[in-house]
Amino acid sequence: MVLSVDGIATPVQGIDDPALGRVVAAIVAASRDVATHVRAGALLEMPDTDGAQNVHGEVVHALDILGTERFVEAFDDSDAVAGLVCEELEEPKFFDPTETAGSYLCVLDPIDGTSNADIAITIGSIFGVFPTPAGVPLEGEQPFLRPGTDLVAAGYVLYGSNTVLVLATEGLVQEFTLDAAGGEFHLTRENIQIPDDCPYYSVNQGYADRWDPAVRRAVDVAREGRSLRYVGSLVSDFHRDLIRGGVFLYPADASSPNGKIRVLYEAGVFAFIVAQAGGAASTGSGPVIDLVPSAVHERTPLFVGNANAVEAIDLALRG
Ligand code: P6P
Repeated sequence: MVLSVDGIATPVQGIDDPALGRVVAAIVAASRDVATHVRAGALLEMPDTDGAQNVHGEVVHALDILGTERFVEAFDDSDAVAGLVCEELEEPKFFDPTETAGSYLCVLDPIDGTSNADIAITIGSIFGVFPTPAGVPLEGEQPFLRPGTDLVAAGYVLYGSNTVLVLATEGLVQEFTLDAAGGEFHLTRENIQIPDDCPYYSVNQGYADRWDPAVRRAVDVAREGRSLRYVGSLVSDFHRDLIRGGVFLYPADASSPNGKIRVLYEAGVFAFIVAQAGGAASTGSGPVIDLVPSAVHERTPLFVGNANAVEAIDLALRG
C-alpha cells in the first residue's frame, strides 16, 4: 500500500497507516527546517565555542537545541505521536494525541555529529518509530525499552551537499532527496540493498591503545583489503556503507566500557535499517536488533554494515 506524505513528492511505499504517514510528515517538516539552519554553519554555531553541556556531559550546540525544538513541535502537531525519547532530553517527553491507541512512540538523535556543524562536515538526524504499546502506562522510560525488532519505521536525514532522507519500513529501504527549490523530497533510490562488496571500514584508530586484544583482532580483520574512512559522524559513515558497502566499528574501550553509541536512537535504528537492506549489526555479544535497553540513554558497542564483514568481526571478537 502507498500513502501520500506531506513534503514527499510521490506516494510512499511501506506506509499504510495515515497516522504513521503523519509521523513521517512531521520528520520531513522538522528536517527541512533543520537543513536550512545547518546551511548557516558557523553563522549559527558560534564556531569553536565551549557551549553548554547536555545530560551526558557533552557540549550542546545551537543546532542540538534548535533541532530538538523543531522535532518536538512537529511531533506534537502531528497528533500521531504519544511520546518521544530524545538524546538532548534527559527524560521521555509525552504528548496528548486525540487517539493514543493508534499513535506512535518516537526515538531521536536530533543532530548526530554536531561538533562538525561549524566546519561544514555532513551531519544528520536519526529516528525510530515504535507502535504505542497497548496496556502500558505512558509514563517514565518503560514504554520505550523495546528491541529494534519492534520498530515499524526508522531512518535518518543527512544534511550534507544535499539533504537526503533514508526511510526503512518492513522489507524496504528508500532514499529521498530534497529539491531545495521546490521544497519537496523526491524518491532517488527505491529499494536499497547493501552491496556484497565491502571496500571500506570505519573505526577511530586513534583509540587503538584503549582496545583489548579481542577488539584489536576484530579491527585487524575489518581492515584486511579495505580502505579506512572515518567521518566522525556516524550517520555519514553509515550512509556511505549502505550505498557503497562497508562496515562501521565503535567497540567498547577502556574509556567507554559499554561503547559510545546509543542503543535506542542510534544503534537500534541502524540495525533495523541494515536488516531490511541485507546487512547486519552486532554488539559483539549478539544482534543489536534484539537488544532491549534497560535505560533510554543506554550505550552499546556497535559493529554494523556488510553481513559477512560483521560475521567475521564477531568471530574475531570471540577468539
Ligand atoms: P569519536 C558523534 O558524536 C558520534 O556519536 C558519531 O556520530 C561518531 O561516529 C562518533 O560519535 C565519533 O566518536 O569518539 O570517534 O570522536
